[in-house]
Amino acid sequence: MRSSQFFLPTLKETPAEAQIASHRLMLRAGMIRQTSAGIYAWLPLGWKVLRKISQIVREEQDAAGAQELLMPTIQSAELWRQSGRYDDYGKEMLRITDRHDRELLYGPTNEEMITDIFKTFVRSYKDLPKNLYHIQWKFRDEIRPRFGVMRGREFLMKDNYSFDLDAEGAKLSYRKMFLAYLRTFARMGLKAIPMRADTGPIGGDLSHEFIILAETGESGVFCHKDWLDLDVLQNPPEAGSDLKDFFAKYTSIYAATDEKHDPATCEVPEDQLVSARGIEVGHIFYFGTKYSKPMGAVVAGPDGEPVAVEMGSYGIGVSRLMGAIIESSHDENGIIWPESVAPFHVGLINLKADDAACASLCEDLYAKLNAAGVETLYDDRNERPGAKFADMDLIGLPWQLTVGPRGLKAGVVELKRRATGEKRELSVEAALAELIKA
Ligand code: 5CA
Repeated sequence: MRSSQFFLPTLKETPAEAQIASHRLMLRAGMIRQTSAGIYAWLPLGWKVLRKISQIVREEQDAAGAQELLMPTIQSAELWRQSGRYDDYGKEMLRITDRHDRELLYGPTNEEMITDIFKTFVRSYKDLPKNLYHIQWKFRDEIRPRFGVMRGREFLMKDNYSFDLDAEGAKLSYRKMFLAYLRTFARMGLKAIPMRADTGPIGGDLSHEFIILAETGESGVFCHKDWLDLDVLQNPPEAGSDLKDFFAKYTSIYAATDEKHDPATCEVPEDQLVSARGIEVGHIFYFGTKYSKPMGAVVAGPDGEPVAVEMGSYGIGVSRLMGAIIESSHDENGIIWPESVAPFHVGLINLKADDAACASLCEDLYAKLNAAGVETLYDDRNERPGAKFADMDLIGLPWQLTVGPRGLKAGVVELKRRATGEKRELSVEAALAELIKA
């Protein structure tokens, strides 16, 4: 992509309405635009990152055996009356009436709809287990939408739903998602800590919130400092295992939100207890037959007797994750994207766009990077070098490759790593080799 053509409305000034770094930086980097309170348009740069985050979520869901589908945003009130949640959900639910006076709603979550779909098609225990997910917009009429995409009214969620014949099977489904969540967040450079949680309007008695530590988090959290060194990607559980040992290990290390933390009973010595703030990026629930019973999601069991299926649901705040990643990875100059979700891998900066030799080398580099599949944003604009550097630091691509007339004479270009600020002068070939391998 060429900056001269890219729709990237960056701002120099810090917007007054933004209270936390991620909100400020997403506005300044031209990633989002608020269109109503808590509702955002995703501009090309923001949308690109949102797609990358979604893709990691998708890959880990697929690897864990879940299957993707897509349900609509608008649901019928009738379905929610069957589970008894239509009245319980209260003012957070956006209720809509169509031209025929039928009551509809903009879905805040999908337990009812998926249970209805499931029961229409699945009749036998032989078709179990099943785990179905989608990545879809949700609406919750939050009383105080704030912090940008962190607490929006319209937001993107990955939600999935597991169906098993018995509690044993349902708990295995739960453990598989527990692992998939740890892997998903780790791949985005986040340390997410699962904490025992209340189940709120979703229901059930087994639930974990996945929380990343960040000063601007909305919840107070406590955990054993051993959490900080755990690396699930380096120490995966044995392939094909029932994950019982893995789950036992990860749930034995102390971690609790302030609602669940009781200093009187907490056994972690004070010097090993981390007290921090956190952002909830995911939440998983096992709620048994809470929806299957009232909605009649019943299969014929092995002995022919009807059995209400055991269910769980699992949510990831896909759009909130973007804020969470920025909260945990930025500096005073801007965002520092982890490679896995960066909108482009390289920012190619031409310091003198009207210099024929600089432009020709940049064109050549741009073509070679693209040909090698390295996503590149080429700043070919006729702007001051200072403005170009500031924009590149702001949007936080992992690498900056700078071409200027002085270096060109000496046969070198400059390669900067955004995360460390480290700069090196390299030959054109060496710089290309580095970027193509990285
Ligand atoms: N049905 C269950 C799981 S599928 C459910 O809805 N769980 S939830 O309420 O905990 O939401 C799942 C995730 O969505 C949360 O962990 C959070 O990361 C994200 N989320 C919830 N509310 C908002 C919001 N207002 N803005 C942005 N993200 C949100």
